[in-house]
Amino acid sequence: MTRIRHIGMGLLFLACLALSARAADEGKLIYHNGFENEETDKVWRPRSREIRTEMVEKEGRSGKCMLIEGTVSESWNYAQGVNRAAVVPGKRYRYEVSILVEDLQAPGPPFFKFQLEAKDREVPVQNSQPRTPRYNQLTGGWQTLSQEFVCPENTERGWFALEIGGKVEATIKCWIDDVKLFELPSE
Ligand SMILES: [Ca+2]
Repeated sequence: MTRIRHIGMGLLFLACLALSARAADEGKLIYHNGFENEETDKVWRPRSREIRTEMVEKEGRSGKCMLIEGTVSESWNYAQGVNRAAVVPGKRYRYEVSILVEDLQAPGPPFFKFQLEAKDREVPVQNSQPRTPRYNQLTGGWQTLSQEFVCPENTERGWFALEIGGKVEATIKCWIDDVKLFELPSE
């Protein structure tokens, strides 16, 4: 009986170690929008008059998320975050956003970008648009899309956007949640 308990405690200890290692890998959460507060989190704006964004409740999420629905005819993105997240050149980051796509008429599935903004606008920023992979329509359901990047020189902040993949007409109905930016340990 005691031996079994010891094995159990040992396994629990290993599980805790694994969890803490994972938390360390994920880095430090420095920005999070979970779309819970109408006053502070409704900070995504549509990129056309035929697109609407609304904070709603949705099965499978805790609390609210953001509905993005409608048609874009002349933009690179469906909607974009208004809040900027501060970043520091040379540091490593990873961002992620959860998304569920229900309807889509577009050249390809959507993805996210983090648009880095120059401190000195006269000087171009290299690799200024780290992008996530596209949503997988075959799998469907809620998916967390993420991308790692090293912050380039001459950068001080960035904003998130839900991308079409071209400047074309596209129609979507989707929900997004938990926009997160992590600062990763330097390699
Ligand atoms: Ca939420």
